[in-house]
Amino acid sequence: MSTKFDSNSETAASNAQGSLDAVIVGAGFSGLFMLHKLRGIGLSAKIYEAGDGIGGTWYWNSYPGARCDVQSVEYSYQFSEDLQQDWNWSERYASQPEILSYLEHVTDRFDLRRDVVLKTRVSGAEFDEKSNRWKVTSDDGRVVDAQFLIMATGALSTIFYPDIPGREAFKGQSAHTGAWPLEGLDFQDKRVGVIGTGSSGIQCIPIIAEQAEHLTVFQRTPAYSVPAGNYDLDPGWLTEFKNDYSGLRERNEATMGGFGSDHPVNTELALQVSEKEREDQYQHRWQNVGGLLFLGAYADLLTDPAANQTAAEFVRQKIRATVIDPEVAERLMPTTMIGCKRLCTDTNYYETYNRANVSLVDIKDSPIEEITETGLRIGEKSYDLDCIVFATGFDAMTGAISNIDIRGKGGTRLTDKWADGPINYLGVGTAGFPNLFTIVGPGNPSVLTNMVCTIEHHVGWVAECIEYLRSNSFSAIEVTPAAELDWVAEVNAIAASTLFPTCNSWYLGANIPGKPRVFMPYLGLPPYREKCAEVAKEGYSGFDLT
Ligand code: NA7
Repeated sequence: MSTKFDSNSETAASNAQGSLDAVIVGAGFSGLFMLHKLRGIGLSAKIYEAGDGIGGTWYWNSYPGARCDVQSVEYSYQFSEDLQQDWNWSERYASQPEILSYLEHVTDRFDLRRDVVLKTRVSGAEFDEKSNRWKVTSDDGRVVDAQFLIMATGALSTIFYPDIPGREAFKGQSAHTGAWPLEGLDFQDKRVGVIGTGSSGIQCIPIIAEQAEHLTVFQRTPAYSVPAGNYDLDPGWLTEFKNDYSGLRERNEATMGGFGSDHPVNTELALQVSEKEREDQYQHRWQNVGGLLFLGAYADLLTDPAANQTAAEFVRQKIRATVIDPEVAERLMPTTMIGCKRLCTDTNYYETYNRANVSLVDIKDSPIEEITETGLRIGEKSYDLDCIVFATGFDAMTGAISNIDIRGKGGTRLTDKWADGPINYLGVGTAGFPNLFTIVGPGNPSVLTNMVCTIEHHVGWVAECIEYLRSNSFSAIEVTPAAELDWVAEVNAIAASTLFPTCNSWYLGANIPGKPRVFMPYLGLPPYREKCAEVAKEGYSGFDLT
């Protein structure tokens, strides 16, 4: 991970107030590509980024074991054939440091750095109805004026700390997985506690266990995890694979999630085959395919509860077979619908509980009451710890946008408009907030897809829209209230026909106390892309152009 502050980037001090065509917030996959596209159509644009390095999610989540759950050859840009031919991924699933080096490479290769302003957190934005421009302010008090404001703020960028009293009192080392310190944490011979067993916890637990004197995992809800099946990529295989890179991209476009066409979703229904066939299929997916693609075993796993539970039971059997202590295995047993929360993918997660230096504390019925100077307390019992890792997730999809004081027409605050849940058309815009674009915002397929491929599509669509506005002399574009209400209804109707609403996932905002329970992603990339194409073809139907 980059620890240095790059001298080619503008610093907060050197960047004067000014006027731009577009301000982009965030220097992750979305923001970097947006900058490239806007430059390509002749706009002046800058990225404002809170971190002191580029990379977004992949900058902040540098905890041990952080790794993507979509294959590296798929989780990468496809806009440049030269880029995808030149870059060589070393593993089937890329680690965080490798993804960050890739983004550094892209930033330099396309000369993006000179328009990235690091260490600058955008704190507010106000729309001026007379000029149809945004006045954007950062927390160091600078103001920049721009026609377009583009939120490339990511779906998982606002970390969530549970409201447990005493966190500041702890005298040892502690960190959130989503804001990992650049210098890391030293677990060697330490007593470590990890709170949370979602994807981040499941990725870091096996690695911390290898270093710590003792690791205690505090688990509220057990998650389903499937072996990732990660391995080093053979350079010979990679060379051959690249002969048809665009073929893979095309085949992926036809899939619901924009990835995994090499192991397509089985079109059969789980309960229409024999138990033996089912077991063989699940075993094949578990052993030979791995990771998220396990859920492609049958077409109805995310729509039929009975079908779902055949896959869930298969995973529970694997946990029983792996974890030696039956009581620990029982505590690790998830009971919800598999896939309802994002499926976790791991390397040696369940095996880790067979180590003598690892213990599992179930806190479902007796929550952590207090963080103390020396550890934490549950009821009468105190746990002495040297390090605490908070793997407690994110205020997903809306958190980063809501943290900025965005005021649209008539001074309306976006947070007020979204008080009962995000209202957004195509995941890209919201009525009352002209010239504001959210890249892969709520209402976009985003987190249920291969993010990079969805980002590329979305950024491309926004760039084309801006080009259209410019070439037809429009100064503003704004979603109509009718279009956004229809879209929100469609997002919800599709989700309601699946098992996604049946558990407390971050897709629904249910992991954040008090957050409205609304399913945010649009399910299905191909229909989404079709809809976007249709909207553009119709001269941006569902939008008012001024
Ligand atoms: P997740 O998946 O939201 O997991 C957060 C974990 O933290 C989860 O196990 C939570 O339990 C747990 N949690 C949250 N609050 C508490 C409290 N108060 N006490 C104990 N445990 C708590 O976040 P991740 O960072 O792991 O993964 C997010 C996404 O990043 C992931 O889906 C991938 O797409 C990449 P709960 O389940 O709420 O009971």
